Amino acid sequence: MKKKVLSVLLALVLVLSFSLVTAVPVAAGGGKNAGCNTIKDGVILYSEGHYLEGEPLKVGYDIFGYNYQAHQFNGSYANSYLGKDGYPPYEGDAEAYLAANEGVDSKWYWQYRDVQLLMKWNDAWLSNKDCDDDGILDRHYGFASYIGSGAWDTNHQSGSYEVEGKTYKWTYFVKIVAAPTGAYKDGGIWYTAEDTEIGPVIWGSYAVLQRVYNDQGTGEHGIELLSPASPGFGAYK
Ligand SMILES: [Ca+2]
Repeated sequence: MKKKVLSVLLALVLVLSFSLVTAVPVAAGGGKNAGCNTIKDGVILYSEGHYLEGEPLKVGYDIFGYNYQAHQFNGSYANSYLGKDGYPPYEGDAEAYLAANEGVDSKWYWQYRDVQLLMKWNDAWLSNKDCDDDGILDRHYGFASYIGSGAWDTNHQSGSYEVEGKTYKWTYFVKIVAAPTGAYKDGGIWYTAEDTEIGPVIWGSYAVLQRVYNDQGTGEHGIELLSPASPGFGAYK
């Protein structure tokens, strides 16, 4: 039950993480990234409505746990959303946070504030540069869509819960990749052009390659889904 809820939540985190930032184009410099705006340039800004609205993205982790330069997020599950919704980062004291941010407990992700999330993605998924000059970090750069771009994402989630005074730990891991060129969908599953099953469809263009769930309380342990085509990202580029 818990893992299914988290699977759904994962989808939302990933989709929303794309719309967190906007950029102000500047004149391109020379060198390796000529024509590209980079985070280091200090011209890619947090979007309107974000807690950090108007501030430039910086190299390294921000106060919520996003590190756009390194293609990762590490922190409270709630913090992957709070900034976008105009809230400050949650730092572990729920009572104090609620007192200072009335109404935040009506947000669906508030109940997952103590779930730890480590999310990683590659440059095709969400680049740390703006090379196509549209003012935002690039996605599937060089490709018309995510299909065939090799875009991938992983999530490690972990947490604990109590039952009758006893604490149980759980971990959840999932790998997701954009479907390769020539792949097709049938019955909620992506297949390669050669009819080999890749994995379940998620958000239209993506397939789930692997899921691992461990739960001390339920005894669930190990791989619960593994792509027949390949669990490796390299097979899909
Ligand atoms: Ca761009």
